[in-house]
Amino acid sequence: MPDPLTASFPPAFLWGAATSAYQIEGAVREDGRTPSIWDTFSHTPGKTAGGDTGDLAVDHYHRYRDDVALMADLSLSAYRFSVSWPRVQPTGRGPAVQVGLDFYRRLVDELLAKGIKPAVTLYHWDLPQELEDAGGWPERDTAYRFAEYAGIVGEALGDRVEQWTTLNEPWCSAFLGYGSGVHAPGRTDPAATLRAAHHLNLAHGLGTSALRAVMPARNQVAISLNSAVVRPLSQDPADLAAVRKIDDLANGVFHGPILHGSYPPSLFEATASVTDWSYVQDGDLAAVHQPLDALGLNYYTPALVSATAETAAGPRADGHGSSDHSPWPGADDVTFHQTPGERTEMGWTIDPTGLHELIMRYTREAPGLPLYITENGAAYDDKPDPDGNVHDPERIAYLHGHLSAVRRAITDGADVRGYYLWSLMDNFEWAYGYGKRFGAVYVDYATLTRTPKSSARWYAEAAR
Ligand code: IFM
Repeated sequence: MPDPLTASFPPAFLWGAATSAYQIEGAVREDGRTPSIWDTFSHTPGKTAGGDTGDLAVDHYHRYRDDVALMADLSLSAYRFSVSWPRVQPTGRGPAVQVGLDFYRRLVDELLAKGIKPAVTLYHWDLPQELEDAGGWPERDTAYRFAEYAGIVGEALGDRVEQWTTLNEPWCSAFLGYGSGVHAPGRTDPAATLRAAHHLNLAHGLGTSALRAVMPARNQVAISLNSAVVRPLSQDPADLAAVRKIDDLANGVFHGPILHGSYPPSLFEATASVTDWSYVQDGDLAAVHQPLDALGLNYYTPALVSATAETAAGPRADGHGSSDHSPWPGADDVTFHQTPGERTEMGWTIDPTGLHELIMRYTREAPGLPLYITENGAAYDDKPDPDGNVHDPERIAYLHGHLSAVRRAITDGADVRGYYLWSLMDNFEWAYGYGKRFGAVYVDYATLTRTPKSSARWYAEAAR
């Protein structure tokens, strides 16, 4: 019998799953691909759990046909994947490597043949190492390089892919990559963090224009943001000011220019001791502020903050890994607290109300803009039982709770068009290596055998 919740979604709602190139493809030295910052970072001792790398990952590059067959078996109506920049443009500039693009052409053809809508993300964190050597995202030129790359991929796939995302979670690229250093390229420079954020914004704007110049007008261009739901520990004005600061650094720094054409003045004030923002040049904000066709929201857990009474001791409870360097420039006076409640294997509190809150916020802030949940999911310590089945009732409960929040938001007037579960299958969870399993499909890392978990079967039923 269909679940009454999932049966109540609009008929055209997309039931998808998401992955990203470095997390699943492997084949890092094949067909002309060169290292990205994640190859370099993961091969640097001490940067990832157990020294894990994406060298083989789950070998999707060679197994994509079987993976697409699995998606069809799970009745997915859409699949969100990312293109590996160094596979397509190994030095980050100049002409494309056709054999690299061919992989994505074949993948898209396979999806379309099975009636699964492809959704392409152009950048999910794998900057060609040569561009990092030239300065990386803190350098303005990287934004122009991204626009060139966007045009290349748009031209190659724009005739058969309608859903496009420029960047995935640029917050992580800037603040974890250049601030706390827990992500590639592992730099810890607060000023470079904010420069990187601006150039990612510029890359999004220039990339959007480059895509539109080469693609049919019917295609949708969006960006996927891991917008934070930031809550105060108390109603004390100092705690509310802490919320404002983190909201600016997590959300305003991207939504401001992308949705409204300006950075929040309070962001400039809060970061004045870190940077003077003089790299925001005349015309940049207009370039960033392109009309969007949709907005992608990635949600996992809310944040709980207060003003710091004294110097905070102990690890930061912001859920973004451990580093002696804060990813939050100009916010040393803010303390992160663990939100009460049950947690996933990542230590992230399960709170579907945060997803509802987020959707309603962007329904108000960007009226008329269709929304997609482009990532949502949970890591658990899944293990096969003696019969080889993987039962993950916690993940089913997680998905049910979050889909209920989406459903409630639709009832409250939000225009949510689809949901992409993170992730289709277990994969390389960045600095955590292969230890954290987010997949609806279990991957045996010794044999690379794929086994749908019970959550995958539940989700398939929902999708049907
Ligand atoms: O695995 C990541 C993904 O690459 C980006 N968003 C969060 C996921 C879980 O940490």
